Amino acid sequence: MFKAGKVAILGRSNVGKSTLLNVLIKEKLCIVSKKPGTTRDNIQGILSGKDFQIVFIDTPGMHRPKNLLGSSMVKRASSTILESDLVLLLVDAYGGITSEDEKIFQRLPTEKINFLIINKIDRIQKHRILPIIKKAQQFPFKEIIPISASKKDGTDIVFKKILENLPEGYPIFPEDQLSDKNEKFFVGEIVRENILRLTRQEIPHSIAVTIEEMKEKKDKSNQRIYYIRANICVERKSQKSIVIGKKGQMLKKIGEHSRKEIENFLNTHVFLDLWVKLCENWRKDPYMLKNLGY
Ligand SMILES: Nc1nc2c(ncn2[C@@H]2O[C@H](COP(=O)(O)OP(=O)(O)OP(=O)(O)O)[C@@H](O)[C@H]2O)c(=O)[nH]1
Ligand SMILES: [Mg+2]
Repeated sequence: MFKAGKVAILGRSNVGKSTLLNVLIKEKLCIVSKKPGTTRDNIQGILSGKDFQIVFIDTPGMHRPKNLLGSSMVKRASSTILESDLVLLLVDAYGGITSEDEKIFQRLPTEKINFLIINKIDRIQKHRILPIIKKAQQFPFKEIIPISASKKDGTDIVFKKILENLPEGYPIFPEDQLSDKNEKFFVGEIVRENILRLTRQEIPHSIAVTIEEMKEKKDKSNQRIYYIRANICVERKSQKSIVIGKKGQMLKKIGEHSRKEIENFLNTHVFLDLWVKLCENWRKDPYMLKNLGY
């Protein structure tokens, strides 16, 4: 019997949804950062086995929308529940179940199979887990599983329980496909992750990365090389100077780190050409958002 289905990963921002997806599919697919609001788009990560295929859907953190980008993210997260067979709802063990979490719990469709995943248990003492479980038992969760995604503790149980509850079905994607997104998307995400990691200032929400050109070329010594030109869109002049840095040092660093990761990802040499552009109000501009794929 072949099992196949979609598993949505939902929860507030920063609870570790993307980290868990990467652990479950055993690949670093989705970008992760300390800053909330890292994931902006639904990203499917595909795990195929001999007799199963699980399509995990990483979603942007659920929060109250502040602008157009925010509200389109929330809408998408809610519609993701409808297309999935199973829902993993994540909470952060450190903060426990907050009133905002409870609001999300109340919106869960009871006809779906819902698991509550209590993540980051490495951050709290063991005796503090039980009260969280007790509180969660008031809601219709089929399983309540405490884990630490970053320490890969309890994640095998999550996988086992998902497989047990997966419906019978046919594979949705070819066996060797890893994601529904293309290489171009992940190249942009790698650059964005490095900007989030390397710049200390609070600018993450103002940044978008678009890949303007990506093609294979031969270099002087006839070696194959990927030429990639990317635009980093910022909203304000001050942010432009943060990303570029003193004498261009920051942009250089972002470029070097990103290039190495992209080379690993694409398995070829890469020439990365980064440009910082001022795109005022891109988050409020429906045309721009569409262009960026949000
Ligand atoms: N201590 C600890 N930190 C974790 C764990 N899982 C994730 N993190 C950290 O939590 C932060 C947020 O992780 P993400 O995976 O980006 O969280 P997310 O839910 O995808 O966040 P958004 O995309 O912003 O909604 C990162 O700094 C992770 O390294 C865990 O089990 N323990
Ligand atoms: Mg994320």
